[in-house]
Order: sequence, then C-alpha cells, then structure tokens
Amino acid sequence: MGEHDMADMQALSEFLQRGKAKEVKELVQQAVSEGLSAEDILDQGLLVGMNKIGVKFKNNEVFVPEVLIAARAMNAGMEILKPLLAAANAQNRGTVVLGTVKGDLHDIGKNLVGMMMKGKGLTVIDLGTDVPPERFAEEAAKHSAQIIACSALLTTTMKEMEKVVKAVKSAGLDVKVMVGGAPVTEAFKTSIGADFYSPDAATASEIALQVCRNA
Ligand code: B1M
Repeated sequence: MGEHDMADMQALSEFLQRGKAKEVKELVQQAVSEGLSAEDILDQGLLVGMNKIGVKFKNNEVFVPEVLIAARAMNAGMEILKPLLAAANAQNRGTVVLGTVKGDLHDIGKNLVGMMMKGKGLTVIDLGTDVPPERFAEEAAKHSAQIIACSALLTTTMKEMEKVVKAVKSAGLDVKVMVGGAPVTEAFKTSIGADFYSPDAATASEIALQVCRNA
C-alpha cells in the first residue's frame, strides 16, 4: 500500500475523531473507489480513530457527547462498507441470533460482527442493544438458530452473558452461545459455560459459519 493511501487513512481517522460524518463518508467512498479493501479501510482508518477516541475518553480528554458524534461518524462510514463486507452469498448457510446484552448500549462492534456474518452467507437476526437474556433464547427458538452471539462492552454488563447461557439451558435449546466484546476473554467464556469466545468480528463470523456447518 502506497504513502498516498496511508495519508488518506490518517485523515479518515482524524475526521472520525472530530465526528465529521460527512467527511468520513466521502473519504471512505474515495478509498473504496481507489480500490482499497473494506477490511483495510476499517482496520487502518475507522478503527484507528475509534481506538484513539477510546483512549481520550478514558483519560477524560473527551466526554460522552464527543464519543457519540464520533460513533455516528463511524456508523456513517460503515454504511458504505456494509454491502462490501456483506457481499452476500445468496444461499443461506445458517442462522445467528445477535445482540448486545441487557444494560449495554454499545453497538458498533456488534454491528461489525453482524456485517461479517452476513458476508459469510449467514442469516443474522439482530436484536439490537439492551437485550434481556430470555429474549436471546426465545428468538433462537423462533428462528431455529444454530448460534447466539452476545456482545458486551462493559465489565458491569458482561455478567449478563451467564444469564444467556442459563436461559438457553433452561429452555432446553440445542444452540451454541458465543461471547465477545472488549472486556470478554477466553477465561471468562469458560467460567460462564459459554461455547465460544471470539476476540474480533472476523473470527466471530468464521466460528459462526463453522458451527452452522457442523449443525
Ligand atoms: Co462507552 N465505554 N460507555 N460509549 N465506549 C467504553 C466501552 C469504555 C472502555 C471507555 C473507557 O473508559 N475507556 C468504558 C467501559 C469501561 C469498563 O466497563 N471497563 C465505557 C463506558 C464507561 C461507558 C459509559 C458507562 C460512560 C458513561 O455514561 N459514563 C456509557 C455506558 C452506556 C451503556 O452502554 N449503558 C458509555 C456510552 C458510550 C457511548 C453511547 C457514548 C458510545 C457508544 C455508541 C454506540 O455504540 N452506538 C461509547 C463508545 C463509542 C465507547 C468506546 C469509545 C468505543 C467502543 C467501540 O465502538 N469500539 C469504548 C472504548 C474502547 O473500546 N476503546 C467505550 C469500536 C468497536 C469496533 O470495538 O465494540 O470492542 P468493539 O468490538 C470489537 C471486538 O470487541 C469484537 O469485535 C469488534 C472488532 O472486530 N466484538 C465481538 C464485539 N462484540 C463481539 C461479539 C462477538 C465477537 C466479537 O461474538 C459474539
């Protein structure tokens, strides 16, 4: 990748941090036209900016409103990448019930996970954010899903994932539970009795596809 592309990605990260949704959209569109892959635009532009905002947020250099407008700019960029990441295979390869757990409103990572899964030809039932544990189980039964994918970004909400595992068990469902999100770890997954942990959206989509193939 040339110097020119790198510079564009840096500008993209800057615009995202400043919450400039229009500019973010334009730069993403430009990068796509120049032939950059959706994955590179995400990893080298949008996510770099979002991570920087995260650090500033932690250090009290920016506050919720700034993070929110940066998140809006991120979503504006993702809208353009969506069809590319989800260059969907028409054939349905399985069904995933996806959502952010109860009490948690973070949805950027979850949305990425959903896009990547669609890109693998999976049907994604996206329940949104703040999803109660029983609802994951109910929807999985309703749609005959092979896997439930739960996202949590807060240390205070990740414990809801254990309730999802319990809800699935008490409903007697034959469905796997995958957990992910920044505070979630492999050890945590094991401690709550979930089936899979995934550190990122790409791995999550690969695991989901594998589970559906084996079902
Ligand atoms: Co919040 N927030 N936030 N926030 N926020 C974090 C998570 C935090 C780490 C910031 C910090 O202090 N450094 C911190 C959590 C601390 C903790 O619990 N240890 C925090 C806090 C404290 C809060 C509030 C409590 C702040 C407040 O009100 N005082 C509040 C809580 C609201 C609530 O949920 N009830 C809050 C609010 C918000 C906003 C609304 C302003 C906004 C969310 C907007 C939105 O999502 N629509 C927001 C944001 C944007 C962030 C940060 C800056 C960025 C999160 C993000 O979208 N990252 C975040 C700091 C950070 O993470 N650096 C922070 C980009 C995204 C692509 O990454 O979601 O990690 P991520 O997803 C990754 C992987 O984790 C994985 O795949 C993705 C990449 O491939 N993944 C999965 C995610 N889900 C998966 C599921 C899977 C598999 C993989 O399978 C099932």
